[in-house]
Amino acid sequence: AEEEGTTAMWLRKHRLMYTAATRHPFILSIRDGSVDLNSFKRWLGQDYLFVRAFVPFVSSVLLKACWESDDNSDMEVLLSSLAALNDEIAWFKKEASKWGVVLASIAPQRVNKDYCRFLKSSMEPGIEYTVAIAALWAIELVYQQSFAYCLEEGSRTPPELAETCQRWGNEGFGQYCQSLQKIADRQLPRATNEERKKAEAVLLRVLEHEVEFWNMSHG
Ligand code: HMH
Repeated sequence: AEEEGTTAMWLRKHRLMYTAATRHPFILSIRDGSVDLNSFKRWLGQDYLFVRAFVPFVSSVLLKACWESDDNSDMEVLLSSLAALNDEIAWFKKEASKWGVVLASIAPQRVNKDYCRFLKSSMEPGIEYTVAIAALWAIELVYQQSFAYCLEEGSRTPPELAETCQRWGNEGFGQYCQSLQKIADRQLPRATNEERKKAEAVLLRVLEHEVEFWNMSHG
């Protein structure tokens, strides 16, 4: 059997927080079809702003990969991440107009600002590649796991939300998250104890921010 990686061990260790982030009442409401569409629209507008702030963060991880990684393929994984974000921004614009959400007039809520501030702090040159990749993996994983859950058999996700769930819940996005996890699991055993501690702390911070983000949307 394959040995358990550091990231899988962390997810086991922090199961409660992980479940709070990936099985949030907002996600459960999408899955059971009871979702309040105003909540969905609020999420859409706020997530658009988040994704715009996410682009420079992912770029910073790509830069770190180019300079600090000894595996060529990391660059390609991170480049595909940026390509997906390019697509995502176009999708948000299309989706917003479908729902009558005016993106230009949306102000970020406090929770969103806090999360974007965290992204900004994670972009600094002093943040090691290992720590940055752990953050990116965690951020993507929460969306992948949450939205894939809304597509599982027996879910009653409203058809007009299926495309949203597909965006992060599709197989390809799942593969991409696994590629990120592999990079993290390759880096972590070779990192210093201090770096590993920082990476684990970053995972927890991401899970907390994600729960808050769902709370903001749901509330
Ligand atoms: C808040 N977390 C949030 N928004 C996203 N779009 C993702 C994660 C995944 O890209």
